[in-house]
Amino acid sequence: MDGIIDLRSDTVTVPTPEMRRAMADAEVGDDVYGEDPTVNRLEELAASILGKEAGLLVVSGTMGNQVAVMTHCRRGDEILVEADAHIFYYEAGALAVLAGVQPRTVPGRAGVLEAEDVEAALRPPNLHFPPTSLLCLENTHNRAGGRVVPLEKLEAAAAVARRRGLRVHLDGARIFNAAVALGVPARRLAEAADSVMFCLSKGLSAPVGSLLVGSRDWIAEARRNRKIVGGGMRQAGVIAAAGIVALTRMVDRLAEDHENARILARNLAGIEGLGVDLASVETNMVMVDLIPPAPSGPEMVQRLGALGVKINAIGPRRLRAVTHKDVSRQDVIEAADRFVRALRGRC
Ligand code: TLP
Repeated sequence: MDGIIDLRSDTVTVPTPEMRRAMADAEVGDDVYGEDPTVNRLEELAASILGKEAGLLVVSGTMGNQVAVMTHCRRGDEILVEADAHIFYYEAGALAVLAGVQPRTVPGRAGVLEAEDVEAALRPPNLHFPPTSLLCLENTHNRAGGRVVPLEKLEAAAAVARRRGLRVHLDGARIFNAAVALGVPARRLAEAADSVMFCLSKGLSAPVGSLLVGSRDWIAEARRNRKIVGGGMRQAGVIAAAGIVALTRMVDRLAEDHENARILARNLAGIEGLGVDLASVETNMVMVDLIPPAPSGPEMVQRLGALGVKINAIGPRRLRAVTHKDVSRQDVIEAADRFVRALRGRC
């Protein structure tokens, strides 16, 4: 078998040599006492890049999202989420288990929540209804295929929520992919939200870590909730050091991943049995539909695996391919060739 091409996620990226050096040399202290200078530096950097007052390093995107909900809401509150949002779909029921909130799902179009749909989902205060306290948005939208939520759509949905007294949380796990695709600074996308979570460990290639950013008081509260879920870390500077490299060195190169995704999409679109909507490829994800008599998603995952292409099925007949630092242009061209072989059943 030729080299492995891993298209399962940008989470599989390994740290760069520069990150490893920064980690080895990091100045550290006990972060629960607020004494890790490298963590403090990362949190300040994150806040300033996103245009917020303060930041908080958390273990994962899931922890960041859930701590955000715990901090914004009281148990028993209702929150509005897009029907395919990660925070609802992929976080192992944490909204119920940890935050104790009731999600009300609102279907979006290509991951975009329309302001009028948010408005329509909001009910007047009534003894029978849970109080609705939070709107969660996601940019880029994962299950929609890395789609970018345009600035004006984010702002319009957030404005409706705010008018009705809700706060707004943005799951910006891949906010820098959205920013690079739109050609705007990430802080513009963060403006509409009270809090933002973004990940260091996806396209930015750090080994561990996500950030929550928001107002100083809100972050102080979130810090307490992070402790509740066991996320108080000690000499976390070894992680934060890689995060600083991620934020300062790895953002601009995301454009390369987007270009590789477009090349992959174009090559796959030309193969009989595969359906790819080229216009929907806006960042580093390609959704591939398997048109009968092509095999099912799980069968294709197996066949491609045998040919050295790792990929995830996100539905019975849908695959998700993600480009990232550790797949080259040559790799995506090669991957498309292996799709042809997998469809023919030649493993
Ligand atoms: N997404 C992962 C899987 O969980 C599906 C992936 O491979 O894409 N928000 C969004 C939009 C995400 O895509 C993810 C991870 C998270 C939050 C959670 O981040 P982690 O995995 O660090 O908990």
